[in-house]
Amino acid sequence: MKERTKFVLAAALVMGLCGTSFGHAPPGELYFAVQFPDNLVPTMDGDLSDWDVVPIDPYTIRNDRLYSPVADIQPVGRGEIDVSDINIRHLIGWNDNANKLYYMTEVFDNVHNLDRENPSAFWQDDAWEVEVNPDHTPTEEHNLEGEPANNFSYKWAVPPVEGAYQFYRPVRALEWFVDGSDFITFGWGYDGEQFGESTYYYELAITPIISMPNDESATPEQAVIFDLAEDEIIHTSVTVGDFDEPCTECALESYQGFWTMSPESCCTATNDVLLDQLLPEMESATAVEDVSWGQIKAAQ
Ligand SMILES: [Ca+2]
Ligand SMILES: [Ca+2]
Ligand SMILES: [Ca+2]
Ligand SMILES: [Ca+2]
Ligand SMILES: [Zn+2]
Repeated sequence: MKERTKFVLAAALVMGLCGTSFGHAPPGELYFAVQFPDNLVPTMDGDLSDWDVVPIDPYTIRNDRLYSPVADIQPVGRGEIDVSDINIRHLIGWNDNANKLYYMTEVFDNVHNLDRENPSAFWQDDAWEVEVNPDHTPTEEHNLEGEPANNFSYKWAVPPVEGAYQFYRPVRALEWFVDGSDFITFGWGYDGEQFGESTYYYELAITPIISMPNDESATPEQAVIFDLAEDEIIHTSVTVGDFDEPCTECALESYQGFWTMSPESCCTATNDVLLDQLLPEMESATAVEDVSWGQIKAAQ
């Protein structure tokens, strides 16, 4: 425990430096991605019970951390969410051997709106958006004109409309960069009324990419993979867009709510997230299973 305390302090000092430059927001705040041992890696099936092993602190990101960055939508301060309108919980994790980042979000919403006529217009319906910039580049240097892409957006609106539910930016139509590929696995589910008061569950696993060509010619071989490692700090942010009523002439104000981890905006990864060491609790979850397996063997 002492080791861990010391480590968090060290990380805070690193953050102190990070926070003085632009494009790391909110400055001075560190978020934590839980390290999953191999035997506890979650399955991307929309059932979030495989995340129950994760300790609440310091990993859980709740309403009190979230921003409403667009005043035209809701001019409220950080954490000022009306939980009868929307109630959000995020967790982020990672696994070393799989070299994957994992995300889960639970969203209680008074109305799950999904009525877009254009199947691609995810921004007209309730949506979940995950931003990733693994090499921790300042926001001002994300996806610059003429440069390789270095901030990747994974956006989702479910259930699918005419098969459309997955949307990527800045490169949006690569056959090899889709759900079910080596790079992306997504799952979702819900309880309650599918298009009414409900709780939706989202799960995403991605292989983190540092950069790739920012056009339709990009090949999997050109994707430079980020090697996840303990104590690294990456940038990642998660956004929940809330519509409770249909819109035809949809504008920003048509959103009921727009809740982001980043104070900057929706579409770029700015939160400093530490790839945490393997917690003793998570390790012992492994050990317990080994012991009981041994006992089963012994009993045979
Ligand atoms: Ca799951
Ligand atoms: Ca709502
Ligand atoms: Ca809509
Ligand atoms: Ca809604
Ligand atoms: Zn940063």
